[in-house]
Amino acid sequence: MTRTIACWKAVAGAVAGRAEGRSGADRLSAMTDVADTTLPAEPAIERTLVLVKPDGVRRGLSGEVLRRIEAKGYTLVAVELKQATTELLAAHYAEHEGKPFYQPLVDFMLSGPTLAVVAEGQGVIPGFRSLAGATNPTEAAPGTIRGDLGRDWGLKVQQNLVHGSDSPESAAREIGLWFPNL
Ligand code: IDP
Ligand code: MG
Repeated sequence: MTRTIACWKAVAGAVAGRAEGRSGADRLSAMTDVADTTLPAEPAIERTLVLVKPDGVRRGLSGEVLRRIEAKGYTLVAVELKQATTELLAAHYAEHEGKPFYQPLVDFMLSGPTLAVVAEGQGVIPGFRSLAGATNPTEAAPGTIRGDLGRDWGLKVQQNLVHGSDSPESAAREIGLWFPNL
């Protein structure tokens, strides 16, 4: 569509040049100038992995999280309630192994079902992180999922309702772990 518009602009520019009495070479150059204008790259459609963690599922907030994803305009590609395993969580949270909250995090993630979601759209990876809010629900801004619906419960791990992939590489890896058939 954008390319078609640029092409018509070029033709219009050349026709205007003829009306103004410009030479053929000038008119050709006018066409080339416009046609060579770099077209804006179309942002790629990306996918992210969202998890409604066991606290969110237990509190009946799965629908509210899905509602916010859809209200923002993203598309749901896959939604499945799953019981995580130790192996899956070890792979998913490999970057946090050795940190003081690692084992409490794994135990928490094993404490009940998780709603695994793949959402799609331009900018959905940072877009969902923005919807989720800061990791610590006490600090997360009002208006975000963690800011509106989460709080400090005095536990070793922050029960902050949702997970969202933090980069295209993480998204590809995490979607492969939670939805190997996608
Ligand atoms: P993120 O979920 O916002 O990406 P990460 O740093 O990747 O945050 O941490 C993974 C999860 O581990 C968090 O969502 C939270 O549940 C828990 N967590 C992270 N940092 C802490 C901490 O300092 N204390 C307790 N729990 C934490
Ligand atoms: Mg993270």
